[in-house]
Amino acid sequence: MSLPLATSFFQDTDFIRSAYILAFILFIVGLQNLRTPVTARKGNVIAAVGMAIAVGATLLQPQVGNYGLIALGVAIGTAIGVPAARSVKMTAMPQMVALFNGVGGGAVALIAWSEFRKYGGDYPLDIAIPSLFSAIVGSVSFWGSNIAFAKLQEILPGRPIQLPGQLFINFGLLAIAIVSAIIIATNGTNPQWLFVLGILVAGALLGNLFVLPIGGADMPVVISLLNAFTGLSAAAAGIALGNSALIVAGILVGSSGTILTRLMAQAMNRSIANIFKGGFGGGGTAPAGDGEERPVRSTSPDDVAIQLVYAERVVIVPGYGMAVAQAQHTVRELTKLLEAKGIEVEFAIHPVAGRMPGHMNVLLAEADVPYEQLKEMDEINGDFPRTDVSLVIGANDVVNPAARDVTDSPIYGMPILNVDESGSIIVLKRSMNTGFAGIDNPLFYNEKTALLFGDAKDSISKVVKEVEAL
Ligand code: TAP
Repeated sequence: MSLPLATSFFQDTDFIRSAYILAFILFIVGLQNLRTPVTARKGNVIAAVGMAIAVGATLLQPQVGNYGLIALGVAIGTAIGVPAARSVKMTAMPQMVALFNGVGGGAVALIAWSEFRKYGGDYPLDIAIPSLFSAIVGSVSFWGSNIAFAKLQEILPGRPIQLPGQLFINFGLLAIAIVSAIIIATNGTNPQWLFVLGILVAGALLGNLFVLPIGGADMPVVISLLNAFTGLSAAAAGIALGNSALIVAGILVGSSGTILTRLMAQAMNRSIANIFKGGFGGGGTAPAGDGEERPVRSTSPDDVAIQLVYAERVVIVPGYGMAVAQAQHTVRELTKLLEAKGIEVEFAIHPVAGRMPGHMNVLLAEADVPYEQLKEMDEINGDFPRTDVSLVIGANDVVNPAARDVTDSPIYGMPILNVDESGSIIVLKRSMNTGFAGIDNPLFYNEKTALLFGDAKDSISKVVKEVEAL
């Protein structure tokens, strides 16, 4: 095959369409594999191959433009993205996702701006509508994600930041963006300032003001919703550009983000509207309560070891603190020792334990804890009354009985792991500080509860030594 012939074959519309269809299949198979930690790694690789094919097919199209600039963009993105993704700690993953998601939204908004400039602000309605939609939503997503990142990275305070008349201002900004979009779509040639101020800047302010009032504890839900926004804006950009790969990838991101947002809200028993009204969940470092000192019972590694060794059944409840301490490998060591002594050990996984969906599953899978040993909340809650010892490792809100019993608690109604129904409870934490919701936990004052203070990894290592000696 001569070179021009080969070039025209690869640039043929049918070839490009076939490559796109292959990419879509790989996206869907990749997503399917992301359902469980066992196949998640494979799923990521499959979806990444799909994306490489989609990008390759797009670059083959003759109207693509300046390859030099594209190569420069790819080089800069790779130089920043690869080391950042490789070095990020598991605990910093939510803010990393926020940042990457924001970049997607920002890119979509910039594409929309470039479309506006291409047509001189006078474009056909079927391009103007999706393009303007993607500009508004992309801009909201970019700025909202940056605020979410800054809150999780503690550059901004995690507590809700609210302006007087916040809701009114937000609706005002949305109205400005919509009216500007209508003017641009229906008028002839439009000035550039209208697009910049009415669409991009209004969207940017809305993104900032929409996320600032939301507390740190709700941030993963916000990130998931912003992820859905980015997906929708990318799909709309795909419609404007006539690029089916962008449409399909955008819809997949948009729909999975929406489903995840709903699932997380359900797991916290809060409506999405309630989360976005804001004002819930603080930074979570200050001790909380009514100021009244209540006694707690503290324990020691040797006492914990004795209790565990004499138990028939132990349930381990991991939470955010296990991730912070990176205690998963030591915990695995402990479970092996206990199992060797004939003790039944299971892990109770709360759907929002940690700071992102599947946080605990990922950490425990990394430590080679068999997947069958991880029990979901609904599956294990009925088994706590027949559990001798519940070992709570750096979990707080997800075992807080106030969610069940205290009607005026901010987390009232959130489903919890009923560890207080087990024979005895051992809680590993460093201090009497609160969890992410920033509220006190009556479990710590329960007469069946003993607290082992210290870094979780450190404490578990000491318990392991004591168990070995018994
Ligand atoms: P938290 O309630 O945040 O409690 C974490 C506990 O770990 C704290 O009590 C802390 O106490 C302790 N801790 C921190 N570092 C530690 C260390 N190195 N060693 C030992 N203990 C340590 O965590 P959780 O129970 O996992 O609940 C998750 C929270 O995040 C919930 O409020 C949930 O709604 C929210 N959230 C999660 C998600 C997802 S998807 N996971 C989404 C939205 C919201 P000390 O400081 O005293 O050590």
